[in-house]
Parts: sequence; structure tokens; C-alpha cells
Amino acid sequence: MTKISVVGHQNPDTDCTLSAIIMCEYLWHKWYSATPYILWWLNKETEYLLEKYDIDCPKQTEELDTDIQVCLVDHNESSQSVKNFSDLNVTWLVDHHKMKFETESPLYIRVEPICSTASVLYKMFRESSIEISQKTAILMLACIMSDSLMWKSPTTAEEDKKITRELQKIAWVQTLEDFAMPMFEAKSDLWDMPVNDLIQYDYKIFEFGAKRVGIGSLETTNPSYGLGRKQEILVWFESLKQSQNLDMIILCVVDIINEKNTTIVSDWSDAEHLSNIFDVPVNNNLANLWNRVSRKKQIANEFAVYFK
Ligand SMILES: [Mn+2]
Repeated sequence: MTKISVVGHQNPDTDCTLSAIIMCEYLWHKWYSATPYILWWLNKETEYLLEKYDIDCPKQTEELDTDIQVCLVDHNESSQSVKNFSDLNVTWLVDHHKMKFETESPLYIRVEPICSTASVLYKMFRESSIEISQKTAILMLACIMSDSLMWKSPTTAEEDKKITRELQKIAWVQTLEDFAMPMFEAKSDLWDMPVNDLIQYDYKIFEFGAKRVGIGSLETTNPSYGLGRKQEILVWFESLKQSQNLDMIILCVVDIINEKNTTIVSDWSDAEHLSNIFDVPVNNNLANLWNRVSRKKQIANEFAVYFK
């Protein structure tokens, strides 16, 4: 049996962690011996799900064995991946993000503009007539709820809603609220989190042309956990800029109940960029970015246009 390592992005979230597990199940059906991995620690939402549904946590790693084939899920950019990315033999890729991936040899690629990697995996299971168990349906549903913020994010496609309804039946989930709200509340329980982890809780480094920008997105039912620690966050911004060689860094504190984005920005030059990009004022290192809840569709894409 060919071995394959399945891995999600740095700062693992629910979609990349559970999609790695689901993809392994898919690959077992294709006669691979697949092992899921995560990079760094889990967020509290994913931790809650693994515990509640009695799922084994994928192995934690920073590097992958270069002699074993690799499947990337939920990302394709080297800046968001494994340390030894350039040495890997990537043979599979399942994702729902913009593509910034170069390859030496052909591979299986499946990328769709829908709300979660698990939605793509749902379709792959169906197309290969692989039965979806109740447990797998729960994992898929959790990914969709997490990435779409219970359908509130504009990344939610009509197809995702159909898939959600199908999965609800298989998973025996009565209402989405009862299923997803405890996830969001678990994720928001951040009072004891060191401020550096708070910034990088759900954090990605983007390369827009020659600019490197760190964008954190703190999706929470309680924005005061982030906003109340602004001064500490600003100090950490400076050290992260140094250590990660960034041109700019922001933290979007996203109130997922009221769909409001309040973004923390570090110095005057970053504030000027932010103000230009979104046409909003910045006061006391804070900008009201209104209902922009999706980093992918409403934040990072605007940066890409601006820094082009
Ligand atoms: Mn995702």
C-alpha cells in the first residue's frame, strides 16, 4: 500500500483538521495508507469537537517525511504550510482557496469556490460512491458550520446549503443552531490565552506581490476578549513583524453573533494602508470594517488588489 501524509495549514482550524481526517478516509477507499497531520496546536473549537465526538487528534508535526507522498488539504501556499514544503512530494491537493501552487510533476487537484474543504470532500465521496457514516457526516457538517460561520459568511454557496441539509439528515442533527453555537462558544473561551496566541489563533501570512502581510481573524461570540487587550496586542505586533519578516500585520476581531469586524492595526503606516484599502478611518489603532466577516472574500482579496 502506498503511504501518504495528509496535512492542513499552519494554525490549524476545524476545516483543515477534520478535512485531513476525512481525506484519510477517502484515501483508504482508494487503497492508500493515509495518516492525518496538524501543524501546531488546535483551537478550542476543534478541541471541543474532537472531545465531544470522540475523535483521535491527528499527529502534530512541523515537518513531513520527504520519502512519503503528501496530500495538502485546505491550503496550497508554501507560506501557510509545512516547514520543509519545497522538499515534499505533493501528489494530492484538495482546497477551496486561491491558488498559489507550483509543481514539478502532475498531481490530483480538486479546488472549488465553495465554503469549506469538507464540502469539496463531500462531493468526492458522493462521486466515488463512498458511503458517508454518521460520524463522517458530523465532521463534514462541523467544517461547513465553522468555515461559513453558520452560513453567515459570503463564502457560503447555494451548494453548501444543499450539502448541509444532506449532512444534517445523515448526522441526525435537528437544528444548525444547537449544533454550531456550542462550537462557537468553545472557540470564544479565550480569557486565559496568552496574547501572542490570541493574535495567531486563526492567522495566515499572505504574500501579495513583494509584501508579506499577517492577517489574524479572531471569530468570537465575545469581542471584548480581543479588543480589551489591544495594548498588549500592539506590542506583540511589533515583535511578530520582526520575527516573521512582515510588512504589515492586522487582527480582525469578528463578532460572529452581530456580524461585525473591528480590526486592530499597528503603526501609522499600516493604518494608512488599511484606511486606503477599505476607505474607513482608523482611530486609536482601531478600524470599523463593518460586516466583513470573511478574511478570504472580504479582506485578503482587497489587500491583493491594493498591493498588486
Ligand atoms: Mn477551509
